[in-house]
Parts: sequence; C-alpha cells; structure tokens
Amino acid sequence: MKFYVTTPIYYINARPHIGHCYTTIAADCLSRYHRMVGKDVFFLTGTDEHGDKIAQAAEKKGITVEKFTNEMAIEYKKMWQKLDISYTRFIQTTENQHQDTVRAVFKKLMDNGDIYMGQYSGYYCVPCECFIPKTKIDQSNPSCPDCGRPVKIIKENSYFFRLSKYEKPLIEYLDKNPGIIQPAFRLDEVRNFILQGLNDLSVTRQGPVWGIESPTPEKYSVYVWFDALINYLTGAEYADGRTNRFWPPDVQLLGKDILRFHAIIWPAMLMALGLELPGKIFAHGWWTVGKEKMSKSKGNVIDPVYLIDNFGVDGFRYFLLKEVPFGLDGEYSEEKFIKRFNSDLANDLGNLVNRTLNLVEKLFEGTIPDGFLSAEMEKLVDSVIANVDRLINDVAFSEALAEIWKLISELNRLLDSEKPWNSSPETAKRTIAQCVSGISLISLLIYPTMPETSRKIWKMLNIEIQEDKVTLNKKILRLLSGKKSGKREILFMRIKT
Ligand code: ME8
Repeated sequence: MKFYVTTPIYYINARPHIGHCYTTIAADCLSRYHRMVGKDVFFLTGTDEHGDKIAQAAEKKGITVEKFTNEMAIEYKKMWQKLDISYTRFIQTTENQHQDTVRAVFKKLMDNGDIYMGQYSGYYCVPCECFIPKTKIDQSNPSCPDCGRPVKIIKENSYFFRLSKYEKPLIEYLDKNPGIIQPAFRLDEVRNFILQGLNDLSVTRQGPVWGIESPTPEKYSVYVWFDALINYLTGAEYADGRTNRFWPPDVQLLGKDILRFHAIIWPAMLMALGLELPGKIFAHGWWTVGKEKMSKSKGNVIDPVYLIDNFGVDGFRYFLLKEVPFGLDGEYSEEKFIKRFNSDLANDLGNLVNRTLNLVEKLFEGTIPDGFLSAEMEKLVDSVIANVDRLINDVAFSEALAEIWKLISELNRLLDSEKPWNSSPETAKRTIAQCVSGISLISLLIYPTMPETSRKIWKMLNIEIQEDKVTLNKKILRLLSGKKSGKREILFMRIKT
C-alpha cells in the first residue's frame, strides 16, 4: 500500500518554466490520487545543484555558488507552493545527507569492483553535463550530438563505472519486464541503444569542478549525473546497502531528454548495488514553442507565473495534463490555453456547478434536496471511477480527465433535458439531487488535478473534508442531503478573446 513517485531534480541555473511545472504537476496528480485511494505516498522532488553550468551561472551573477544554489532552490520551492504541489521531500544535492549517500554508493561500487581507475580522453558537453566518446563526434566541427553546442576536450585520470558489464543483464531485464519503460513505444529506442554497445562511464571529474568530493585517495569531484541519479536513493534513506520501505520507486517521471540516463545508467547502477529496479520509468514529451523544445538555453520559455496569476492555478494544471496525452510532445500557444479553459472549465464544469447551485438556491431556498443517484447514473459513476483508476495507474492523465468529463457532460445533458426550472417539483428535486450528488463525486475525481477547485466545491456544498483524509468513494453522498449550500462563487471566469 505504498507509492513512491519521483520527478527529476532540476538544474537551478534558471527559474522553473512550464516544462519543469509539467513533470511536477504530473507527479502531484499521481500522489494525490494514490493518497485518495488509501496508499502511503512518498513524493520526491528537488534541485540538482552541482556541475560546471551551475558554477558558471553563479559566477555570472557575481555571487558565491552556495548563495546562488540556496536562492534558486527557494525559487523552486516557491513555485511548487504556488502550484499546490504536495511533495513529501525536497532534496538539494548540496545537502549533507545526499552527499553522504553519494559517497556511500560510490564506495560500495568501488568495493564491488564496479568502479575502477582509468583515463578519460574525449569530449564533454557542459550544457548537457555529458561525456561524449570521440566516435560520436564530427572531428571537423566538434559539437554535442544532442544539443549541437560546442564541446570541450578532456584528457584526465578518472574513475569509471563498469556500465559495459550490464549490457546483457539490462537487455534480459527489459525482455522480462518490458513495462518498466513507458510509454511502450520508447522501449525499442532504449533496447537499440544498449545493443549498440555500452561504454564504461567516467564518474569523476578532475580539477576545480563544483561537485561532491569522491571517496578516493585523489580529491576528484563525482560526475554530476552520477551524483544526481543517487538522489532517488537519498530519498529512500539509503544506508549500509539498504533502503527504507518505500523502495523501489513505483513511478519515475522525466522528460524524454533524459531517458537514457534513467533507463540505462540508473538501472545498471541499481543492479550493481543489488537493489530492486523501479516499477515504471515514464518519459513524457516536450512542450514546444514554434516546434522547438521550450528551454532556458533557447530563451523561448513561457512564464508559468503569468498564466497562474491571470487564470488561476487549476486552469494551468488542468491545461497541462489534459491538452496532450502524456508521453507525446505538445505545442504551446495561448490560443490553445484559452480555448481549452473556456470550453472544458468555464463551460462544462463551471456551468454545471453554477447552474446546479443556482437552482438549489432558487427552488429549494438553498437546502440541498434529499436524493440518490438513479440506477443509470450510478452505473456511469462506477464505470468512470473504475476507468479513472485504470488510466491513472497507466499514467494517462488526459484520458482519465476525458472519463471524468463524461460524467460532467451527462449531468449537463440531464439539466438541459429535464429543465428543473420549468418542471414539476418532483422532477426538479430528483434532477437537482442527481446533479449535486454527481458534482460531489466529480469534486473527488478532479481533486488530484485541481485541488483548489475541489476545495471551492466542498465549501459551496458545505461539506467538511479533511484534506489529508480525502478518499475516493461514494460515502461523500451521505454528507449532502438536507444541508444548506454555502456561498456560490464562479469557479472559472470565461476568458474574453
Ligand atoms: O535534466 N517540456 O535537469 P533540467 C517538457 N538535472 N518537460 C520539460 C521541458 C519541456 N520543454 N523542459 C524541461 C536535468 N522539462 C537534470 C535531471 S534527474 C536525476 C537530473 C522537464 O533542469 C522534464 O522533466 O534540465 C525534463 O526531463 C526536466 O525538466 C529537465 O530538467
């Protein structure tokens, strides 16, 4: 009954943009859902604070790297607070517990013979913090095969992780557990990459590199990706070769840009440590602008604060999770945002709640009528709840929201066809009771995506819910009848275009 979910730890050389919000909102949605169905959830996020590019960013700002990392970590925490993110633990890779974990892992792998001393001679891409073998570089124009930016040449003594030793075990594992890589269409990409042959990975850097000191006789810095991946073990309180009860992660969310690190290097490290592998490694797509990946280095990022301050946090959360099936790329435009907001939120959900509560006030003096779901509606509710459960377990947010919208549409249709404002008192009572019951269930179903909207609905329905005890079941219906509805408020104001 435990659920361990992670996001990448983000580089703090710039403030969070929509891309970072996307993964974190997705993890929050999973966390809230799994809590709601009774699981003990551990939700880990944080910041990746080592490496050349962080040191360079601090230098550019003219402050010490320690001051810079602390200030930027606060920016991330503030953003997560603004976005209603319910993380359990926020790791900063500069913190002592993490540094100790990295050294403990490094040492264990050295003791096992999985880390050995050698010499690295090749290229390094600072923006990607990535070693690139000579064979992957066009010598006439040495640039990074991933991001196209200039690379630097490194020739130095280095410790290596025996990644090549795990080629076969990784392929065997993928054959037996293909579901670990999600979406399924990414499995072949991972498998082909491994089958091309894996080189041992340099896991230290020499010289003045901002990083964790390696537990070796020479004072090297641990390679920033090796350090970063270990954060998932720090979260699970790794010590003496063991972890806490949350291990292994059930779902690890990340963007497709960093799938290879997570689908190859990370599982190989866990195999070398003799630890269980994660349940799902899910690589979502990119938000693009003008078909280009939204990224701080390209300078084409959309500021989430603008959208949140103007249209509310839940409109933003909903748009990101609904607009694009998780796993595919999505082109961002304000036009799309407004269209989605107006149709699904202002029109469908907002109108349903507003019309229903308006009728409770007008026809029943604000007292929620006694009632129950019709057999037909109950069938629909049960199927929506079951389908949402299956889809959230498949990490399919957009499809799960579409299920919930079936219920919203059906209730709107019921209001339109039964016209309670113009029908017999019996029909009006039955219809409104049906709609209020439906809305109360919808408030639970949308809670993982739009917690603030759920809170507002609970207030309007005068339902007291302790948020840490929200559970997804029909018991909420018992809390309704005979209550006075609370003050009505417009949930989503239509955006004028
Ligand atoms: O890679 N669309 O950090 P990072 C969707 N520190 N998601 C996006 C995105 C976009 N345009 N841009 C960023 C790192 N993301 C490492 C991770 S983990 C052990 C170390 C999201 O700051 C997405 O989750 O570059 C992507 O994988 C992550 O931010 C990269 O964040």
